[in-house]
Amino acid sequence: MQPFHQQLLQRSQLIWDRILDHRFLKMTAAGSIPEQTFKTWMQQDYVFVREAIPFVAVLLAKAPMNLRSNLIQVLSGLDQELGLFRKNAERHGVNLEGVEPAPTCHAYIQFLMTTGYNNSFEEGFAVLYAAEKVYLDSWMAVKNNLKGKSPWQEFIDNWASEGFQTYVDWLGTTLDDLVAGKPERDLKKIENLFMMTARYEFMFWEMAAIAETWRV
Ligand code: MP5
Repeated sequence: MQPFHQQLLQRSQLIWDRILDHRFLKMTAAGSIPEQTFKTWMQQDYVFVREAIPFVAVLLAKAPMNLRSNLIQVLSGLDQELGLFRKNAERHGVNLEGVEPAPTCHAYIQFLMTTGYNNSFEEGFAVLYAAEKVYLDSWMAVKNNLKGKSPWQEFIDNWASEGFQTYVDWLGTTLDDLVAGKPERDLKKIENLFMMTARYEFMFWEMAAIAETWRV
């Protein structure tokens, strides 16, 4: 039988296709993305990564002992990633302090925290896997279609790297281990959360592309 993480990817194929087809990624690859659009993403993703730290910390608190070291490494990676954002923000004149999360970013962060606190470890872990897998595939798509060197190269290289690929593969196979022997009802819940995460990921590119605001 197909591993569970493969089943999830297969069932979410339509959402995935829409994500990888998103104009934010296509324009980034083509070098035609308006500077302000990319900067909007940078500001919002800085907030997202910053708030992903407490989410992963909650997962760590619920994690089986054998996964603690791995999750500590994830936390450390997130912390380092904030440095990548700060460095590039300075280089490109982007303000990262006091950024208000746009509606989609806000909702996505709330979703992470709610899932972390209120759902099982496996369910939270599946959300982490979905979010990371989308970033791997998205930035790989940018890298593979890149025309020349990008002003945003460091972001592309960050997520379209071998190291990140290895990490995401590990998340997938670890999820398979975690769900082994679980009843169908539990698997369905995990699948729903995985799908929801993929939808938020689509919305996140959209949020940046339209410079989404609260409107009131
Ligand atoms: C990630 C991210 C990847 N930075 N932003 C969104 C909206 N989704 C996923 O997470 P990480 O922790 O930066 O690898």
